[in-house]
Amino acid sequence: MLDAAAIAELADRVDGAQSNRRTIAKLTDDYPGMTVDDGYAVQDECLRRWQARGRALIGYKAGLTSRAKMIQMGVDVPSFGLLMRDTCDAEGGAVPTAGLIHPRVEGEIAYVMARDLSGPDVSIDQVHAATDFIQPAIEILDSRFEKFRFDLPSVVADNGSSARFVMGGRMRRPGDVDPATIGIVLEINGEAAALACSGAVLGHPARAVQMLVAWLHERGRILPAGSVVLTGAATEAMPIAKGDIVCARFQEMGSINVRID
Ligand code: OOG
Repeated sequence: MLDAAAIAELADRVDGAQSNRRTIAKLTDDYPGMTVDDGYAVQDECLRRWQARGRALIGYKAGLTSRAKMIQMGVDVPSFGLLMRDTCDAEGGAVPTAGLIHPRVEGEIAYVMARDLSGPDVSIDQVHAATDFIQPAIEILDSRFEKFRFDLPSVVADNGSSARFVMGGRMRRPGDVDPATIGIVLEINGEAAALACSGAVLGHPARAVQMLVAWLHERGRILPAGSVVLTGAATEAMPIAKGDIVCARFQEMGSINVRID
């Protein structure tokens, strides 16, 4: 494990790159012994700093949960990251990307929790019993690493490339729709850019919530009621630029429309 001084130095790099639209080399170039746990220690240190600046944690994002994403990014284990309230944009509006380096968009299913959830091994039924509703979401990613080239410790430290997210469409209860068989079409400027089925995420997007709860449990934490969980992209992430119109259509769950600003 890296010592506290190294973790603080890496948090300076990541936080500085995120705030100043700067690319950095992957962290393992300078710290070849860096582990995934070190990556989470950097993420924790960033969270401590963000909360000290008044930013609020409203949930978590799972990433790299589908084969398409694992292949695209060359990683074979999911990652977990933090969702901050000030990175959420409204459906039907503009998503600000002037502060981003090379944004990409992806579509995914969000879970919103009605009750606290904790433990090493919750079942999908327990996840659904604790869920208030599921809802379409899009995530705008922005890796702070050059050309989106990273390894797992580095991307974890960079908060899973989190940049912005939007929730919209129709809220559904998991019992009223099968969360594992939702067709998703991601359109950019009216052209279908990516297609997927929600079950591409670990066979069922609730598995991402299960894994998140187990990961939180290992760290002595719980998933609190009210949390938003982004379960990870079913499709590859597509590059976007200012002026693009993004429409993500979710079978039986409506659509999300935004303009990239
Ligand atoms: C890492 C984050 C991936 C997802 O939904 O798979 C992610 C990246 O690809 O930059 O959020």
